[in-house]
Amino acid sequence: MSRLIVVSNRVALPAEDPSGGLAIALRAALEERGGVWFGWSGKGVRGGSGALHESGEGGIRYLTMDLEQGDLDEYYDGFSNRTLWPLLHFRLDLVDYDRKTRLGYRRVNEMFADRLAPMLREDDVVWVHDYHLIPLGAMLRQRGVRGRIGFFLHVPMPSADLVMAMPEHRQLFSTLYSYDLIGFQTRGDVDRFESYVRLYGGGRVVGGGEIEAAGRTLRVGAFPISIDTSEIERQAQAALAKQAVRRLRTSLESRLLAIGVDRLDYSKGLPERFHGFERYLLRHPDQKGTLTYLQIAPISRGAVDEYRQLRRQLEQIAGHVNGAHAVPDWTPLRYVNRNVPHATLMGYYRTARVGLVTPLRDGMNLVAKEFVASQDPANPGVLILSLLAGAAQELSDALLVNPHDLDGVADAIATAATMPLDERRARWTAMIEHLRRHDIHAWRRAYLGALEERR
Ligand code: ADQ
Repeated sequence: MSRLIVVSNRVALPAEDPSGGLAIALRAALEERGGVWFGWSGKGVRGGSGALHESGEGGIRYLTMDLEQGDLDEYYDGFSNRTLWPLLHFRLDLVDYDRKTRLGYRRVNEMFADRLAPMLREDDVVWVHDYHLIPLGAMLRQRGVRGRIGFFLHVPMPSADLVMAMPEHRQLFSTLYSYDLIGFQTRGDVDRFESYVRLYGGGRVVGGGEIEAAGRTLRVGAFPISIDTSEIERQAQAALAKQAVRRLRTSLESRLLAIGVDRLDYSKGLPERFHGFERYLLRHPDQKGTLTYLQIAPISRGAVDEYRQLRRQLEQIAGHVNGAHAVPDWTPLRYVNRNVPHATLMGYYRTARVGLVTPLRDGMNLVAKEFVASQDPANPGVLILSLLAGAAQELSDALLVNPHDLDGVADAIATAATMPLDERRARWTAMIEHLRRHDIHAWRRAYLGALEERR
């Protein structure tokens, strides 16, 4: 079997408890097959980028590269997170385009290519991940790499007219034509990419998942990412013995729990969700005091202004909701800004009657899938899921909502909190059966199978 080289911005080293969807999924994917995982070390250093660190555990060899703070400011906080992230989440209003950060992004991608190219063997399979590294494949080709290189976009592909509004969009997005396979989360993302290729990308959509552009033929396809379903089912049950989970259960007294777990990010629709929860308290006064909402939202990208503003806004809304609706022995909204060990989180999900996953846009959303896999088969909770998350394409037995419709979200919470056991079981069974068949291993096999077919 050829060697697998995974490249992503962040690498989750064995000692770390990863809290981002990409890191969790890639670790699970590499654990089964083995291979090399290459990316940024997670450290901003002084005195120059480029130092490499190597370690290994199980079948995975970790290779990480230090980046200087100035490079990180431009490549990571700048172009990746202030230009591409909002663009790819349909938020043209938040896109901050700057030629300097664009150059920094290019420069860091060149460094990745300079370090990686000499290490590659001819029959290696290289799998590049996400929007931080779009041009990497083209840069590897420039350095003589001729083997299979695939790319997977974890976030949404926006509509062609949004992409074309970014200066120099074609220079960036046409570098994707150097890959052999471009994977997206959903069919909708593939369709939007194909329409970009046709309208503004200078390529030709042949059909059947083939594109001709820049003198090459490449494949595109939908490969919905997933979770390690059986492992999470096991973890969630075992987590009930954990002290943190027992304490949460006791603290609820006999109330139901609704849970939300998201990185603190504007794509996750948290202000709307808080308002939706308040709307639930107002529209369903008979249920007031029967359900407590716990929102776990660790701070992410704290150096970026929009994220700081969002944090302030959420503190304000949470304060308002509790000020208006709390009584001496009940706080309706518990808002926590910390990371929780992954296994404990699965126990929290299992404790909850309602899972609230209402992003305004999300490539997939693994929390939705984890919530389903964590439930007690005898007494499962109900997932409320945004139509605008990729996961809604698969989890159609959730209560699907439009996150902008606060009354709709409010009523879905009320419906979930009072749903009879038979209906909860029927909805959950359909979803867990899907997730058992379509787990993270099936995802990796489907993608790599398609990439390895390329020559
Ligand atoms: P993310 O935007 O990070 O991922 P998501 O898919 O929901 O979003 O994954 C978050 C992961 O982090 C989950 O596994 C969750 O359990 C974990 N997590 C979140 N908060 C945590 C906390 N406080 N403590 C511990 N763990 C926490 C990106 C895309 C998604 C896509 C994934 C994978 O934005 O759309 O699903 O990549 O492709």
